[in-house]
Amino acid sequence: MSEEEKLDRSKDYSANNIQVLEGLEAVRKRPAMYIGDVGVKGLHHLVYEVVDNSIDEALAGYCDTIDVFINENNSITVIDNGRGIPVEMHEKEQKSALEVVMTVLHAGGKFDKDTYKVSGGLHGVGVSCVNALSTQLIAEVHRNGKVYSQEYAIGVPQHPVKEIGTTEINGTKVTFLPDASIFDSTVYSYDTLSNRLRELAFLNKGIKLTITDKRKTDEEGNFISDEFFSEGGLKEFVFFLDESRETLIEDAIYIEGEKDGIPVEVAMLYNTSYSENIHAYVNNINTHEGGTHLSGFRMGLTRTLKKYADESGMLSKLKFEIAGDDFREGLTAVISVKVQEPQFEGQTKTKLGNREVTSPVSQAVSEMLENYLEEHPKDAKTIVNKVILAATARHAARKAREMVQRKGALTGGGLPGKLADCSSKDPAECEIYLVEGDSAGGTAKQGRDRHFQAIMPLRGKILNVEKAMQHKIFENEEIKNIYTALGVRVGTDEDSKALNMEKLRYHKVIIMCDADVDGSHIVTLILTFFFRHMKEMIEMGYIYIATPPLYLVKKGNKEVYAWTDDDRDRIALELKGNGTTSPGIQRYKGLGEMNAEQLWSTTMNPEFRTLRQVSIESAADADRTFSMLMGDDVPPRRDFIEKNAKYAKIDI
Ligand code: 0RA
Repeated sequence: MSEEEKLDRSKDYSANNIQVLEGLEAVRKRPAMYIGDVGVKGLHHLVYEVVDNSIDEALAGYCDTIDVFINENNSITVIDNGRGIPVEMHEKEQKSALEVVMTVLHAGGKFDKDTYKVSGGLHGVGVSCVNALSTQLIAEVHRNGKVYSQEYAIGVPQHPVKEIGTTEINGTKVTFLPDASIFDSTVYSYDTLSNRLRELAFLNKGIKLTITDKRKTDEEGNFISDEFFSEGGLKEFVFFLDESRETLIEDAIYIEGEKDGIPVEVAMLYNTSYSENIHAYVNNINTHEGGTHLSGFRMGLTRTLKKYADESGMLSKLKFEIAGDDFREGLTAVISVKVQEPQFEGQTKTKLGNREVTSPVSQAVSEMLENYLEEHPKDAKTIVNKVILAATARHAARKAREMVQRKGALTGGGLPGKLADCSSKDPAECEIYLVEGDSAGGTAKQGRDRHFQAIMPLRGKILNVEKAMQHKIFENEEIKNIYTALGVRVGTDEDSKALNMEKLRYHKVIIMCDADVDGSHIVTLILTFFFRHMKEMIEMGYIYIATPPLYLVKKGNKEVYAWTDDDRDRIALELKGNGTTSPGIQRYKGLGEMNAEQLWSTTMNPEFRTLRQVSIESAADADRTFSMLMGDDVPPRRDFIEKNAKYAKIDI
């Protein structure tokens, strides 16, 4: 190499390093752009990003076990038994491949073109982002009989890759500590991580995923841990989702294979419920907004079932057309495709845009369903009967729905009589409280700021929509009132029940119930309704739960509210001070025990209240949770409500 060339190289090298630093700096400046947000979601996203790399290694056929640890200090360790990230010199970058992967944005796997890379988090940003957002990251590679290691601080290597020992295994181990100056909270949730690992196990059969929480031990002194492994893949997933539902057919309808170079896996079950639960994944990402793979699934399903029903002669007495929806009532399905270069569109970038995916999925579904129907005539008949029933009910439901909407229109947007509306007409500043019971509703009306706060009392328990048929739902007084008060409509398009929110009157819908078991049951009923019929409202972040205090601690003329038992004890001690008399403690069981002023200052005044925004962390989990909570199986429901009742905490 000539001197000139060497100089060029060294220039390149420093130029590269500057680029690396600029890249990492960009991530630290605008972390949300790379990982979505710096809240709890973003924090957990870091783990998914690292695990995804190991999943890719497993999908390439080189790894079958991935272990995740939450360490005592809330750092995370991910270990896999793959080939180990290469440590050899990367020619272009003039440093080890490991360092490139760990420090260069979007570098992951560039040097291994043959690998079938399909996983990769929603943002697909690569492990270098995790590195940039961690105060410390240690990568350890077992490869070629040697152990290599490199440590980084906020993404910057602290030393070149070094050999630290010998080994008989292959694999990669990454430990990172999220930067507390970037994230709102750096405390990991075991449940959130284990739910995602369970989902990954179902989506990628044959891979063993484990999680261990080293922050605490159980009674026997063991760390909390779980192991997820699925041999049956999506077939097991649909049974898991429908655990609390009554299955209509003998076995899951299942297909797995490749069509036109696109791996397609689909499993479906029919149950006795009236809801449709389809979860569609692309490269292990839940595509909430659907897309071309979902269209393919629907097309294949409708075409094949319709053909079968027509030929069976069972439709001869039906006086109206069967709609797409009718084929999906009581259907639980999971669709998983792997796409090389996915195009994600839509509001939350969870809608698949690749047109080439529709036809392979539709064909795969048609073929598997045709075979299934032929081989299971009894189940086929059950399904067709279910479809006919759905069509009949839909016919009745549409009439009921039209009545609701026409009524609204006739009375000039006539609002429900029970609604005490606010004076502002700007939806962005308006909020509506859905209040349990007329009496608490009355107090809330007195206490509110009528400029922007509307109150609507709900009488007794609202309808359990999980069990009711469509037309019953639209005939229900309370539910009709919610639709009219909010100003939203159900789409009139036959094939889409998408909510029309153009005329939505409030951007905050606040559910306010007693802080007891009954109250939390009512919260759950209302949430179930929103989840099944106005999911868009949850997705937009418009649904909240109010948190009334649990205690009032009183001494002399001093009164302090407490929301938790710890708060209560701390405040009682403070108020007691050096005195001898202990403060009085009043337990609030219901909203009704507060007067208007107290309700305003503790629960409704935006300056002091705490609202819990409802979000859907995982649609599959939420679906299972609601069907469990609202289904026939009472014991698990009681457990769940009792566990969560105290602070009326329901994470969905
Ligand atoms: C590219 C090439 C090779 C391994 C990997 C990527 C790899 C990356 C990660 C990330 C986490 N765990 C991983 N395991 C492997 C190896 C290529 C070769 O050995 O020839």
